Formats: sequence, structure tokens, C-alpha cells
Amino acid sequence: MTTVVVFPFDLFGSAGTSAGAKLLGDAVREILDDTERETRPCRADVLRGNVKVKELAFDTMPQVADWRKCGRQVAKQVLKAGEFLLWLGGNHLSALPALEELGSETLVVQFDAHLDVYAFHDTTTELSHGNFLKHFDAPRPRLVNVGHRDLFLTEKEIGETFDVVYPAWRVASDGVRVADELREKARSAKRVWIDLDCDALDPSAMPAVAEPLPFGLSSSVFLALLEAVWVGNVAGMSITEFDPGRDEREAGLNLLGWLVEYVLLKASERG
Ligand SMILES: [Mn+2]
Repeated sequence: MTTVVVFPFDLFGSAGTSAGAKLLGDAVREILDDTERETRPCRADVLRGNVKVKELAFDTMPQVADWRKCGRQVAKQVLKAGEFLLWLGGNHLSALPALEELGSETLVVQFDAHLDVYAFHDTTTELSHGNFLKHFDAPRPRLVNVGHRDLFLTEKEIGETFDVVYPAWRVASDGVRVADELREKARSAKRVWIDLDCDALDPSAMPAVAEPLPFGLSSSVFLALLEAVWVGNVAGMSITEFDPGRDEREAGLNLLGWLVEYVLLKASERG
């Protein structure tokens, strides 16, 4: 069983990404409707009766005030039931409630152009989408970054939060070894979570993000690394930072629509 949680939260950064969460939620419903209507046997048959969609709203003050607690409750329920959790979030911060429910024995493989532990001289120490990895209420899961292009943080600072990071230049020059290492880490972890901030991808493949950085992962390299991580006991995946207002000819929507269907199939076929 898979539960898709649409979590359109985009306060404290990347306003506009809540629309992305909702759009991907619509894409999931369209996939399920199409499957329902199909009369010939098809691969998507595994989705029949096996995917639930739960959409939250943050339109009122009480809903906004409760965002983190309510997010944690929803994530906890799904994980506890042993269901696959696909978290379609707004900004990257919106993944925090799900990550907080994973516990210290889960390995989070985070695809992100940024290492969200920033404390610039001019940024707030309050929780934001740029520093939320420093703000866990619960024991933090183990974090591995793939695809960052950060040129600011020192190794020491990075090491305080991340087990290991595979920057984009490492993936570009030695992608096969990075895939091997990720496969090994995923295989030996008790539980794995995949966290995609869409800006991990190269802007040519994914223009629909608020903070694009060049030299990102190509979509095929991302797919190869996703495959490597999938050998592990993957409990779920979060997809965030998709801003349809910045999309170009729906390139981002097409990529993510395909990816969501691929993930739903893989999760369902696993049984
Ligand atoms: Mn990012």
C-alpha cells in the first residue's frame, strides 16, 4: 500500500511551490483515474486499490500554525502502518515533519543543490528552508547529500550534519563509484528515505525552481543514482521545491509527472 501525502506548505522560502505540490497531487489522481479506466492488462494494474491520496491544506491560520505537528502525525501514521509514503511537498522545509518521524536509524539520501545548514552573516537563525536541517525536534536521521554545488561551507561545518556528501563535481567525474557507494549504504541501512529537492537537477532539465544552480545532475544520472539507492529498504520519498510558475514549456512538470508514476509503480511492485 502507498499513501501519497500532498503537503502544499511554502512559508519561509520559495513561495509558489505550494502550487507545485498541488499540481503533482493532481498528476497522481490523473494516473489513478487513467488506470481505473484502462480495460487491457497493463503494468499500472498494481496501482489499483493500492494507492491512497491525502491532501492537506494551509489556507487558514490554524492550519498554518499546526503545520509541523499535523505533518508529523500524518507521516507517523503512514510509516507505522508500513505503507510506502510519497510526500509531495511545497518548499524543502515542508519535508521536515516527515524526516522528523524517521528516527536516527534511517538513512536519508538527499538530492539537493544546497546543503540546508546555512547560517550566513545576513540570514536569520530562525527556522527557514535554508537551515532546517539544524532544526530537528526529534533525533535526526543519518543524512547523505548527492549533487550539491555549494561553494561556501567548510568541510567541518558540512561534517556536523552530513555523514557524507557527494557534490555534483564528484558525481560528474566518478558517477559509477558514487552509485556503488550509495548502493552499499542503502543496502546496509535499516531503512532508507529518498529526499529530492528539485534544484538538485540541472536547470536545463528542471527550470521550475526558485534557486537554480548550474552544473546540476542530468535527469539520466539522477535516475541511475535513484536506482542504486532503491536496492535498500525504501520507506518513502519526498519531492519538494517544484515551482510551476517558473517552469518552461512544462519541462519540470513532465519530468516530475513521469518520476511520480515511476516511483508509484516501483513501490507497488515491491509488494
Ligand atoms: Mn535546494
